[in-house]
Amino acid sequence: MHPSESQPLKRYFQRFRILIIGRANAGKTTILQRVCQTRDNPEIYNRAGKKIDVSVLAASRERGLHDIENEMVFRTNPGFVFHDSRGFEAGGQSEFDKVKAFIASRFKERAVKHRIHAIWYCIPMDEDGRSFMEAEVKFFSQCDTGSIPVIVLFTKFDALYDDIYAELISKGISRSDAQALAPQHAREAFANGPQLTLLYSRNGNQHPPKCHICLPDMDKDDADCTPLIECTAETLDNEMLKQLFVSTQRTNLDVCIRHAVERTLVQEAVSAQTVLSRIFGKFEDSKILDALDVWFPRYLEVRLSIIPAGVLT
Ligand SMILES: Nc1nc2c(ncn2[C@@H]2O[C@H](COP(=O)(O)OP(=O)(O)OP(=O)(O)O)[C@@H](O)[C@H]2O)c(=O)[nH]1
Ligand SMILES: [Mg+2]
Repeated sequence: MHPSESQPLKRYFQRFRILIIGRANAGKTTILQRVCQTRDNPEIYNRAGKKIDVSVLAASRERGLHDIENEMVFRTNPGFVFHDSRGFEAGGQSEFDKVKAFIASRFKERAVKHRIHAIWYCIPMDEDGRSFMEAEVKFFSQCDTGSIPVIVLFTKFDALYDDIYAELISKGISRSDAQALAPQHAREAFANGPQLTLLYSRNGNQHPPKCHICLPDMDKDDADCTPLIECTAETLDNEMLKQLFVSTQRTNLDVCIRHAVERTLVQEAVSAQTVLSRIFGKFEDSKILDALDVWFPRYLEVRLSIIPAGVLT
């Protein structure tokens, strides 16, 4: 199918729906705020689309936020709809069953817009979360998510830096060097560590995730969630969902450009000359223009603020 033919379908999907799972305090809300470039709290809607007044929820606020059926939407990017699940602590069979049933029911939805398009499974790396807990093992061995890609987010990855830093100091490395080297050493040690082996092991782990990423310092103002955006885009094998995701996210224009070039220009065998003409606004093949545009942010004000003048006019 020609990429531009997916335009009406993209409009039909409208919003990209993500289920985020992770135990209490795992850093879920922080990540969603980063992705939507805000510090504000999300608005909550019930399944029928009715806005829930969080102040009225007061006593049951926690339940409102973590009721998996409720939709969380940030004003700064209404193109994303999130479902938040605190997951299930060890032994929490009914919570696990609830998550499993939710995933199964959304998988069966006839309308694509009601389906879950991706799952972000958070595993925090701070004190009590360094090893896989029973809940994670249970999820990856028993929860069949069908074609919905699961991406594991090792959140609070910076929590591993202190031990590595101490190790480097004990080897006689200076404090400043140890501080600079700790993040890279932590990534290397983690890449060869037992958690990843267990995560992708097929031995008893029937439904391993599609990929994983390590996310440090997401609570900082300059937090970069690009790896999460790239990894999620890569795991989507449905072309239209990929377009929807890439054009909904607003944190990284490079991802839009790369996909536009790789998926559209390369597929269409468009020459470098054409790309240049496009950039300088002299390109008039509307078929290719439409095909390119599906990868870029859909909202005019975002286009104006992040896309250089002339690129998409
Ligand atoms: N060090 C560090 N702290 C983080 C990071 N991400 C989030 N935090 C902190 O962790 C705490 C919990 O973050 P939240 O985003 O509220 O976690 P949550 O999973 O939404 O928690 P619940 O909604 O209670 O289940 C907050 O104090 C954050 O500032 C990170 O990458 N590194
Ligand atoms: Mg939260």
